[in-house]
Amino acid sequence: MQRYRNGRVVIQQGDITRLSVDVIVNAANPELAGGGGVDEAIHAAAGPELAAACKELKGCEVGGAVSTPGFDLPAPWIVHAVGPVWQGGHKNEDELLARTYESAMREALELGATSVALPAISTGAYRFPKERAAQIAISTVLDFLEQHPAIEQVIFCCHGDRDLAIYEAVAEEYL
Ligand code: AR6
Repeated sequence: MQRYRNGRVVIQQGDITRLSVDVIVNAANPELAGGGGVDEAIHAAAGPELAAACKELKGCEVGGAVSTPGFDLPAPWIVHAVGPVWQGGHKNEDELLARTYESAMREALELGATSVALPAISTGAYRFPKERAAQIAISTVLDFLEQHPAIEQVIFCCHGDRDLAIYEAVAEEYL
């Protein structure tokens, strides 16, 4: 685990579903229909009420974020954020990914969260290049934190060794 900015930003490896924070962010699809990756892990850990709650939300646009309770998770809230599918880099993917993180943080703030855990949105099934995505994630969240002191801690939760090494390298540049 690495801590930056007096512990306000943390980079750690692990399973996001285990974290006791106010909000965990999910890497969802526009239908909020569930799927693989972190979405599958969150649905499995939150229990079946989550799928029912997602169904009532009627989807979410790319770059946006919506919330549900955490149900059986330690976290009371889940913010479902929809990142862009990587299509080679000329379809506004960078801006859409930045907007996704911004929307997720804004939704967390509106829920009254002081602590938020984020996965590496779009870097799995959606194939966004991992280092480029980490730069966007860290810089966007940092900007948000500078404007919103109410958020006391953000955890970038990296699932694998490779993601952790990438985030730590990018953090050295930005943090
Ligand atoms: N905790 C933290 N991170 C995780 C976990 C976990 N338990 N499991 C996987 N990751 P992905 P996307 C990381 O594919 O690219 C789904 O089917 C994983 O290592 O989950 O935004 C949705 O339903 C990777 O770094 O999300 C959508 O249809 C990161 O989470 C679509 O995939 C994101 O990978 C979204 O694709």
